Amino acid sequence: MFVDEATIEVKGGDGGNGIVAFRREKYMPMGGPSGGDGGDGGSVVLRADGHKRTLYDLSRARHHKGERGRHGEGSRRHGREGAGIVIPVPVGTQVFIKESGKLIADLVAPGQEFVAAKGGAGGRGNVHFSSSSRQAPKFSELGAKGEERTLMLSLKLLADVALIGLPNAGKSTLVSAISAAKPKIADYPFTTLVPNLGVVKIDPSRIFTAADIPGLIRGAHKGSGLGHQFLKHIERAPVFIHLVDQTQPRAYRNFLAINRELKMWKAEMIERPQLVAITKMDIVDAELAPEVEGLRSRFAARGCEVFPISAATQEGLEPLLERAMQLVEIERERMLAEPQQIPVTLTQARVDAPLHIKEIARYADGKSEWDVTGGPMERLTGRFDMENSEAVFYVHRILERSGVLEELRKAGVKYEDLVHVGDLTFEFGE
Ligand SMILES: Nc1nc2c(ncn2[C@@H]2O[C@H](COP(=O)(O)OP(=O)(O)OP(=O)(O)O)[C@@H](O)[C@H]2O)c(=O)[nH]1
Ligand SMILES: [Mg+2]
Repeated sequence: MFVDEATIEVKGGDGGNGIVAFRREKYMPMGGPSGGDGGDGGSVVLRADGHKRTLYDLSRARHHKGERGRHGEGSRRHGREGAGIVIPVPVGTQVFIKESGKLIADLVAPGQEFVAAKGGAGGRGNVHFSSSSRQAPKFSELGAKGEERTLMLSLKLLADVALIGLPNAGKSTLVSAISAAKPKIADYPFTTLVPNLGVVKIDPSRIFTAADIPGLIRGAHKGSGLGHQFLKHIERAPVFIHLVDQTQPRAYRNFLAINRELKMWKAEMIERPQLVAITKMDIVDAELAPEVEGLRSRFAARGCEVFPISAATQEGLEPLLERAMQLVEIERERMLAEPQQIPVTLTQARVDAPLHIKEIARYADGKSEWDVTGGPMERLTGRFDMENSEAVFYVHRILERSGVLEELRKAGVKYEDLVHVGDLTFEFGE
């Protein structure tokens, strides 16, 4: 089954907590701090895999979670890192944020990886919080939450050459004659329901991939036939081979109609080099011969390169494949010469969102309530136990030093106002 879209939920493992511990020494009630760090949570990674052809597995398995990091232990022992998971996806998979539809990764090369959900960092143990004035810190940092999001994956096949033409033109027969692909072939239209990708080897160093898609008909760009569902798969193919069945009536008009469909789907698709293959030449008899000649000259007049072929007898395949290979090579050269388009990937650095302070209520006694988002606040308050007065004091100091408290004062936050940060509410004090 061919599935070219899937929605998945990914969550990086949470980081393990740093812990509070002290060295035990003879005759000493409490030695120095020795609480170890928590391990990082495992990430969820998507990897482009050349052997995968569809997103079928993923359309059935929605949830993917990295393992959580273990908590730290005494004697400065670090907690173990959570195991990450790697999800293989077909080459050509694009990754979108489900909610916004924003493209965040485009996996175009085998082996390319994308961190879909980063695991949370482990928290620091209390050994990190000792200072000259705080020799026995009784707090530690909690692990960060793993990243969590809903992604929409969409597969766009990547082929060097796209085989296009009316249903029954002979596309699948051609791809099976020139590659190891074994698509279904039958003498009725719309036999091919899903795209097939074949690898064509001219010689060991000259190889291209060819995509056989379902036949196109008039209105394909609007969804007639099966066409438009699959036009996106050939959107990125730099070279087209247009198969024309000379045994059928109106071959030339249909050729023009299919080109109009391409143009309406994406105007630039019509600019690509397009070779015309007149198919099923083995069944041309004396009666049809003048028709074929007529067809050839009309294509020639349009400036098309024409190749009469028979997939059945292999006649004419060599010059067609050679020319397609040349055009693919020209395209590859051009791509190399162009400043490389860097595949979209997301920087995983966690940048704090801008600090946002908003008054949400004002009371008769002059006191207010505030909602604060962004800045280092959310990050810090989520990482420490706010029931622990020493931890609160530590966080307070950092907020003071980083100027956040000053920003709050400037925004109008007053003594004894209530301030909400994430799940936490506190009274603004001195
Ligand atoms: N004699 C002869 N018949 C051919 C040749 N190529 C294809 N055919 C026949 O034409 C019919 C259609 O071939 P397909 O390869 O399935 O056509 P298609 O373009 O893939 O069709 P759709 O998948 O429906 O779009 C089949 O009966 C093939 O055997 C050829 O070179 N010679
Ligand atoms: Mg077919």
